[in-house]
Amino acid sequence: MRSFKIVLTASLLLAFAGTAAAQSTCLYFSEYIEGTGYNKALEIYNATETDIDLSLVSVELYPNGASTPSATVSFGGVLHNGDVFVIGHAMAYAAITGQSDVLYNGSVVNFNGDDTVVLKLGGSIVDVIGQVGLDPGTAWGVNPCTTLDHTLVRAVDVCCGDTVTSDAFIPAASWVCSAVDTFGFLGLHASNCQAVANDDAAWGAVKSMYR
Ligand SMILES: [Ca+2]
Ligand SMILES: [Ca+2]
Ligand SMILES: [Ca+2]
Repeated sequence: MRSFKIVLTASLLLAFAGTAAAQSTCLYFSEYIEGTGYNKALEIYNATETDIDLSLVSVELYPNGASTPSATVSFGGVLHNGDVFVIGHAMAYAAITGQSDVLYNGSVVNFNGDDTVVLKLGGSIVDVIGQVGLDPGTAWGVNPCTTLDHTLVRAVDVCCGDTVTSDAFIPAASWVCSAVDTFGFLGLHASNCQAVANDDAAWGAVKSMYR
């Protein structure tokens, strides 16, 4: 979320809105890293087309089939439209900690494959990784796309999260899995969902005009 603030003219905004693909008004998890050691992270993507007060956002961890969370966190500041907010483990590699907006030594990033993470906005569930109340054994999914020893990036055509916490979770259905300790996708997200393009990626050229 460490973004460079710019002011766009109305005509420029309209030009970009005109290139819109699908449209989204959602906040959802865009990345999940469960790597070696403490290499764990969550990335939240703001595709709501408006800036979000992070005090309205919370994340909960439901470990090992639990029906109640073992940890709940909320945040401060503003997450701009198209930007991501990264929650990293404090003992992770620098590739994670350097991209993180907040670090925890455990808490909601204390998952190891068989746990469930829930994202809420204004107290309402807007996304879930896993299934609340069920222990999958070692991980959700089947190799090569599971929540253990993989990096999961939300598919570009996913425009909203999974708001049903009680049904089966199949990572390959809406995530793209990469090998253990893949860190290169952390800190930005590309999607086809926003009328306004991704703040960090697609807007790079526009930003450069103002530098
Ligand atoms: Ca666990
Ligand atoms: Ca679900
Ligand atoms: Ca990402």
